[in-house]
Amino acid sequence: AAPVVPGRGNTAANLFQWTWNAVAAECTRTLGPNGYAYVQVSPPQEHVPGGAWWTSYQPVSYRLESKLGTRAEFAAMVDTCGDAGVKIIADTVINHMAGADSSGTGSGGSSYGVDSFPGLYGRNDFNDCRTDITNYGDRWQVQNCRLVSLQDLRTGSDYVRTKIADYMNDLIGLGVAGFRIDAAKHIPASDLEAIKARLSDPSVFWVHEVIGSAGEPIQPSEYLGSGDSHEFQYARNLAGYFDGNIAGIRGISNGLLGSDRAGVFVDNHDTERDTHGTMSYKWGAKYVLGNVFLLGYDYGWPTVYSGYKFTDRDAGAPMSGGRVQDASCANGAVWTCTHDWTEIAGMVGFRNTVGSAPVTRWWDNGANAIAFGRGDRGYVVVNNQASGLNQTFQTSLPAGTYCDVVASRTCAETITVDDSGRFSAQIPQYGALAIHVGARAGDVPTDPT
Ligand code: LM2
Ligand code: CA
Repeated sequence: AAPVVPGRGNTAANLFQWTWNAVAAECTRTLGPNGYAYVQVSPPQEHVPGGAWWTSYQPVSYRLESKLGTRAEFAAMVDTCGDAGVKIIADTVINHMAGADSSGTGSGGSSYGVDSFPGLYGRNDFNDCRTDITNYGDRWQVQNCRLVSLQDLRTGSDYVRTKIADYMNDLIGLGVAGFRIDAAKHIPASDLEAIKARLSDPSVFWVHEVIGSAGEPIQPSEYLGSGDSHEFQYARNLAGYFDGNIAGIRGISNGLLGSDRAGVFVDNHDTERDTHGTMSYKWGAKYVLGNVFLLGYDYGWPTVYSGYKFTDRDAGAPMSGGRVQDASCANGAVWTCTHDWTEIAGMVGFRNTVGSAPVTRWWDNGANAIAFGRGDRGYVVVNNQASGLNQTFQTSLPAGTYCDVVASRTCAETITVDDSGRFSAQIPQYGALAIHVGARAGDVPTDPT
């Protein structure tokens, strides 16, 4: 897991395709105040031109000049977020460069083409296989051939390793605290270990994007020598439970990576648009419940995904003059702003308060409603039913009047826990409730009006 920041935990938000200026503003406005410890940003390197979101995943050079902002803006974002208590995780694309199907001028003015990244890489820096990956059952092919025509870097070579390490060291120098390693499955684990050893801080946090799939030779567990791995199966399982019934959701991590090594999410930028079997914002109320569970339960290191609305799979965020327009939660027609939804913000605070307290006092109705405590620190109820839930719950909480942090930010709804640790509540259909010792009536300002 990403290192815990004292008093703040380690929850991350992934602000997909947000510009550096917009991320900076959001750190101050919501991410810091909501209690996030990290924000994952889209790839910052120079990339191919065009209006699709995925130009971010076709590097042209490691200059920090992109549709999301300039080097100076990136540096300013790191500082502003740092002042708000939020550290940066950069998405780094190091398996490949631009596709072999295009050439031209990148977002920072560098020219590029097949075998041609002047001053950086030439023909000898790419693997000899020059065809596309077709068989995911073939380890060699997956790691040495081209992923959707993307020119595959010779990560076994000293020179390429040095260039990648230089890029990551540049980001570390600007204050970046961690990295998502894009397409890690397509890079031999030993190459990644060798690259990491060259960093100015070889213990910097890494999370590998390894899309684990049953029956494939390359699995997420193979990458734990250089960091954590994302556990895509968790996201698929989560969707399966919420689509059906959640009574058995305690088994969600059976057979998966150990909790301390698993990066987890409800969805990410790939799974929300392709056929990965996860939820997305399009699931509505169940998506909120999935996020409540992600943050309330004690498995894995969670990232809350926040992107933009789309119908066309390839469509990028609105651009003007080669730049993505600054995201804003005021523009709800475009940006989902998941990271600032009341329920999710409340659960980030919940997670920060319960810390490592174990799951206790499990309750379920054998169907589609569950509840559990986090020791004597907090208690959550998730109702995935099309009808309201009227129930008395046994907690390990001290008696008192608590704020339902899912219902509001202002303690508009309170829950009274009696001397024996019990409370009764009515939870709406597809609704949730969460209380914790960090938010009791009187602690939280009520509506200022
Ligand atoms: C990833 N992880 O392993 C990213 O999370 C994922 O979003 C990336 O794919 C992929 N790996 C490469 O970094 C995306 C997108 C693809 C897109 C690529 C490259 O999902 O559709 O491919 O980025 O931009 C596009 C075209 C594809 C074309 C390719 C090269 O869709 O048809 O291949 O560009 O021009 C001929
Ligand atoms: Ca490769």
